[in-house]
Amino acid sequence: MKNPCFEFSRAIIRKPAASITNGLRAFDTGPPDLTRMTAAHDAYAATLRETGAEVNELPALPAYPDSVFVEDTALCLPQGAILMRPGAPTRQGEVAEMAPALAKVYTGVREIKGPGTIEGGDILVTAREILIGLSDRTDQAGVDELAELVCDWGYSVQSLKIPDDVLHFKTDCSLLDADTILSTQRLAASGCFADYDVIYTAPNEEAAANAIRFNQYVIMAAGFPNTAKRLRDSGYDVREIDNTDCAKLDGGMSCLSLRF
Ligand code: CIR
Repeated sequence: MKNPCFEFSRAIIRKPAASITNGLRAFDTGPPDLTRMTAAHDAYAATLRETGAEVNELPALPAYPDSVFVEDTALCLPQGAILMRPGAPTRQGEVAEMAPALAKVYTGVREIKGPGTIEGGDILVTAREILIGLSDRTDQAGVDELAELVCDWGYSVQSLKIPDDVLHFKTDCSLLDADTILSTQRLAASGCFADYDVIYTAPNEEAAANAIRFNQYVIMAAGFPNTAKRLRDSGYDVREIDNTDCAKLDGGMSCLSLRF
């Protein structure tokens, strides 16, 4: 039987738009390069497809500079999808743009109506629970509304405060398999993964934590050789993708897709 936390038959991604240069970022490290970002995005899509998954690539949305980061717009579970309510005001319109693609593949699409806010990047679904980070984008009211929406599907929801200066919960962690999490030391210090096996990112490689387990692959940002080695030594089939330009906008491997 499939484990729905990391065995997927579909993904939704969105082409980066030229307006990506106006994307949100905590620190300005220079403008992202659309050509290089598009090439990396194509490599990411090809890697998802290599696993046999069907990948729906939606057209670029120039009106929403951060719209390539589709993960923040919805939570996809086997029972149904839930449209998020992003905490970043410039990103709230992305949700309505994602809704039709989800309505085509899900019969049950639910919706966070507010007043709370919640972004997909703060949500880690494991085989046991849904862990949600309280961040500048996700608040307790958003978590409470999500918990109500997934209660009849049998999920237990836990929330925890993430470290300051970390954008999303999953900026600093990823699910590797049913029992194993890749995490930075600073996030795991909260004790949130006490009941899991944890592989830590290597020193000075915290930015490697935002990876995805997608079928047989762990897909991670290129340029973190010591963390890649830890994962390979633990038996994972690792694929590395250039994340130079998404990183300028605080984005990484999980942000670029909805997986279900
Ligand atoms: C933002 O600040 O919203 C985007 N520049 C990056 C979003 C990254 N998304 C994610 O981690 N799920």
